[in-house]
Amino acid sequence: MKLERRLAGACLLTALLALGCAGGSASGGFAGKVAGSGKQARGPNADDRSMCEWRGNSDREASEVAGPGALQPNVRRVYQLIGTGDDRHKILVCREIDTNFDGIKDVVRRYNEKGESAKEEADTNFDGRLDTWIVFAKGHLAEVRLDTDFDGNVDEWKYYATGKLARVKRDTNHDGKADIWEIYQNGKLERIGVDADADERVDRWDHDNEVRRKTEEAERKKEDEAAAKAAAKAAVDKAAAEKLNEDGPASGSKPVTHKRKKKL
Ligand SMILES: [Ca+2]
Ligand SMILES: [Ca+2]
Ligand SMILES: [Ca+2]
Repeated sequence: MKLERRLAGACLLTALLALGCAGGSASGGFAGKVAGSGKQARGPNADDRSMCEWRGNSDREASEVAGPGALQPNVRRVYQLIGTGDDRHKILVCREIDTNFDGIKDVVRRYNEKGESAKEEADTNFDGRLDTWIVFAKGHLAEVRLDTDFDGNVDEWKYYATGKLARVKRDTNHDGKADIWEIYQNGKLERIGVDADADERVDRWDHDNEVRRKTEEAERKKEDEAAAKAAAKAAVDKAAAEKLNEDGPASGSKPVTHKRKKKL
């Protein structure tokens, strides 16, 4: 025991001296790239609770870099190796980050075969449990599910249309059922539905009057403009028709033709 503790101490000291600690059960291929910081109690070889699938996978490759503010590599990118010979290339399939530098990965994003973001999961309060789930569609934000009180149950659902917030469901009394619905227009809150008796049905719609007033005003303005345009066009058409009646048919082209013919 004592010897182990001494070894661990020596290891930490070595890490503090930025010489790295090569002892212990090294896993992964990154031990040599890591400069120990001493700030982190966890060594570079400690389990960082990777959420990307790559270990023991021969057609996957991982790389690690230190992101902004990080003393040790905290960003891992996992690539899928595709094709053979000259056609051999790799595509990013997963990226995970230790955002609070405690040595544990807390955000993971997965990509589809086109390289677009597909899904993201995160532990935003660093309690070791996921509390944020994001789904992308064609690279755009499509759905976000949140466990805002970190009890393990989702209590906020956000839905997006072409990247813009369209709908939100909230479970405000944390009984597992949504009781507030928010409807957005052009990313702005338009109305709120409230379920007062916990039967998951809206009992009351509260409109955001200011937003509604503006939306209606904009619609009215658009209609007025369209009507004004139509009226102006009708007036022009009418004037043209009247002129045609006054001058008689085909009068417009006569003078030019006449003059030319006379000159010749
Ligand atoms: Ca972390
Ligand atoms: Ca969490
Ligand atoms: Ca919750």
